[in-house]
Amino acid sequence: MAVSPGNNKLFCCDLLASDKYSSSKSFQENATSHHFSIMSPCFNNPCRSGVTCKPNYNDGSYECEDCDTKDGWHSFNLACYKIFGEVKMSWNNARQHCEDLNSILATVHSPDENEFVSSLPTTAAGFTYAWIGASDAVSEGSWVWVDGKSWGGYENWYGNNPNGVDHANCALIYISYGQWDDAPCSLTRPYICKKNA
Ligand SMILES: [Ca+2]
Ligand SMILES: [Ca+2]
Repeated sequence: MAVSPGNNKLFCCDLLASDKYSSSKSFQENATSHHFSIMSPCFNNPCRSGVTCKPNYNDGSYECEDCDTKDGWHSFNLACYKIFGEVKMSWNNARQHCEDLNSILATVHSPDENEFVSSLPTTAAGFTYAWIGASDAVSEGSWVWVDGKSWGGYENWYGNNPNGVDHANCALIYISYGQWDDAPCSLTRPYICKKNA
């Protein structure tokens, strides 16, 4: 909305939501007018061409809805996540399967992402945990993410985990609780893949 001094010392208000100004940038602020707007977080078309942007007016965030939802991928920020619970795999095989799908074993770098990942819907029976892309197999106690991002920005171990020393070099996330457990990498478990949106 544009506001400028009008006749009789009254303010004149002008809605910009018309073809008069195709974008609020077209409205030039000057000394006698002020420019106010309620901008959609999707205003600058932050998603790829042809991808629907879903605005969240509460916190100014947005989601690009370009994950293949029919195939079980779910969107969060700029990534897509899928939980695989039907065929369980060792951590290494799970990692490979994710890579075969042009994705990675899911990394988790914030409380929000952790909440999302641990809330992914699954229909698999008895589903309680899944592999994520963290391991200390190369050097005991030195946990690394498969995406190469540095460790330590965020972690969410359950209780006194990691507690399995060199018998447990791969990380599971507990579904719904969201906390992590180090476990033997050879165990066959559900897993979560992540790829760029
Ligand atoms: Ca270990
Ligand atoms: Ca453990």
